[in-house]
Amino acid sequence: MPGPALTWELADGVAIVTFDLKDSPVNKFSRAVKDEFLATFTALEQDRAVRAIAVFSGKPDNFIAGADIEEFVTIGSAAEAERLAAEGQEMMDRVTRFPKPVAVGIHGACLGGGLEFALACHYRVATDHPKTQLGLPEVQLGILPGASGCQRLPRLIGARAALDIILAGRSERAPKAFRLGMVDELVHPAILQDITIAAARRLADGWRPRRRRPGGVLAWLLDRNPLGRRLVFRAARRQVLERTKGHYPAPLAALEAVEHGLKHGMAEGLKREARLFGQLAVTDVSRKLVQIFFATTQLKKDFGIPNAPPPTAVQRLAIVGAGFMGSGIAGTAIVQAGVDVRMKDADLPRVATGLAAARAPLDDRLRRHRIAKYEYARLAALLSGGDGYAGFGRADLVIEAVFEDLSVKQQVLREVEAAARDDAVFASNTSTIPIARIAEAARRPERVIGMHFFSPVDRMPLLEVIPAARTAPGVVSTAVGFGRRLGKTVIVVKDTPGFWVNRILAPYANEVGHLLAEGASIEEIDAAAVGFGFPVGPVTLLDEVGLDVAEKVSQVMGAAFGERLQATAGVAALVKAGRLGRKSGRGFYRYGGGKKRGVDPAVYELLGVHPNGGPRLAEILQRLVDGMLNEAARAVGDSVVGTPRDGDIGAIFGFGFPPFRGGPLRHADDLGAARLVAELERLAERYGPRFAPCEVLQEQARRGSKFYP
Ligand code: 3H9
Repeated sequence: MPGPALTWELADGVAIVTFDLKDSPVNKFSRAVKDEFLATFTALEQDRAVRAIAVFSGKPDNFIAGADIEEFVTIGSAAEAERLAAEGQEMMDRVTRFPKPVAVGIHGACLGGGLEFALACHYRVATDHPKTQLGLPEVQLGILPGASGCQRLPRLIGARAALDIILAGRSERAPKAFRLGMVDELVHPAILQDITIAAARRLADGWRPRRRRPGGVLAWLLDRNPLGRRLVFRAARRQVLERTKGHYPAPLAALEAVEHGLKHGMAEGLKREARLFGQLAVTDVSRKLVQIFFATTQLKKDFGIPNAPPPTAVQRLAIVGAGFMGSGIAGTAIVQAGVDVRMKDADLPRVATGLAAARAPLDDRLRRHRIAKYEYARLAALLSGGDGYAGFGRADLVIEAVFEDLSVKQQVLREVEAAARDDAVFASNTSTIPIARIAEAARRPERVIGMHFFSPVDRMPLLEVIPAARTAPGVVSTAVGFGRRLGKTVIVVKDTPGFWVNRILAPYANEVGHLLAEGASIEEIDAAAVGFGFPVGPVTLLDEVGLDVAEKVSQVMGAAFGERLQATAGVAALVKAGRLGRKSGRGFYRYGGGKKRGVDPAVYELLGVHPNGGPRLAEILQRLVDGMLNEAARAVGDSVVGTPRDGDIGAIFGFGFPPFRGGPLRHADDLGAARLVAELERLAERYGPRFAPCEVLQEQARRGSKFYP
């Protein structure tokens, strides 16, 4: 009798097994599915007519997404999680030791436990389709590949290549996976079934595939002898510590599982792997990372407004402003969405520069053999531009990315409305100016919306979509849908100055000026934030954003929110002195050859301050973080984000709020409102009313409530 996941049929001695988990968009291994696998394999073993097995997924574009994450988050103890891993390992072992050959045909995502299963099979065929990705993303969930992945992958492709994948939680596209030796054959999707079945049959006839072991002198030196391997592990450990700063235990544990297995053999390796999996699965870090996974998955389906109508599919995009942001959006649009892009700027040289910049990510892909030449030519041909609005009449969506100035943006809006179709959407890529103000100039305000991209557009994963009061619901869906096609995680936020990300960054960035004035050094301020887990400190962040941009933002925020979010004069003084941050080679730090070159002591003079000890590191950190948490709580009270989930994802993907802390609102919950309010009251007494705890936190402290009940 067929179970909920597996069916099979016999074709000329080969059992064709299809994994298609009912009522689920992806295949995943739960305990029930694992039991069904074991029962099916027992039946296949006993059936004399079956000479070989070929396994496929019944899902259109997904192979197996790994272990069921929902199941393992319910686990209460490390011992129970260890048992789960050991059972997973036993299932994989059963497949490897199966007396009849097992071939697997992979199309779509083959991740985590899914790849561990494929590695346990005797022969792997994968499609060369872009959707086919093979990887072990476990460390991104704060765990490690616990169903023998830490043992099988290094044995198949060598320790170095395996560590690259396991420690970063990376996925490889099929062609790269083939080059690395993770799969035996690469085929077009149309012939996946035939080739896999034929391989199973050949294996049953006694054929044995000849696998190249990772070759070359380097492989011999580093992968196959213990001394070389020790070097590999030492270097990997150093890199992991540099990257994680000790905040994430999973990559180090995975390293230990791999190393232990290579030193003491498969059986010992498996034991260690299961034990470490058990320990990791119940850590707070893992819980937080899993919450982020589910939050981003939910956001893929959420259009941010109730009863959202379906989005219009954007086929033609037009962009006004061929500068850094405009060309960044254009480049991302052709690479990710394959849409036709028309750019406009004031004169042709600027347009030409913008077009070249937009092509840069494509050039990069060609150089790295990520796309074929014909694909490059096809995508590059999607880009065009001019100094007028020719071609804008065909656009479904027009994005404005001009200078951050209300009257300039309104002028562009008027011109676009004259040139574009009545049903085209006009989106402003503003970082602070309320969309309703821009839309005051519109003839069709219901078609106007904000799309706040972050710089550099191709690398920053967040998009804020900002409907104004009069924006039509369909326009919101279209902007959100298009943002997703660009590969962005999209949050819909309220039309208030600074929206979400810049609003909660404002007190954090402003505090830099206060701290410097009190004698803190630039390095100390940054070090405090990095120690907390931010990718860079607030001073470096200002340099990266651009001090001129930061100055504009802070003016808008100061005007809108008054003293609480008023910047000190520091940034303006630096801008006046021609220091615009990284892009101009000088900001708070000096830059040369694409690298940060250390603090420029001249900055202290320009600001009229002297680093002389200043506040203690812990005090600096509390001021930076508590100010941000307070503003985040206040913005939630103002309904700037629809849910705490959106706020946390926005902070994590927008500026790298430490993922292992779950976002500012989860972090506030962890601290507890009562404690946070007490800390803020102390800071307010000492440093001024900007720290006064907001009503939302006070209310939570009174009631003992939280953002996430
Ligand atoms: C692991 O394998 C541990 C083992 O080493 C050891 C064990 C002992 N579990 O993202 P989508 C759901 S750890 C549960 O929108 P897409 C997802 O929540 C696992 N649920 O689709 C969503 O549910 P809903 C390592 C899962 O096409 C629905 O499927 N694996 C899982 O854009 C659709 O998802 C990973 O970390 C899962 N494993 O992307 C892979 N996977 O519809 C995680 C998905 O109710 N998954 N769901 O909201 C992914 O990266 C993407 O989902 C994938 C598909 C690329 C597969």
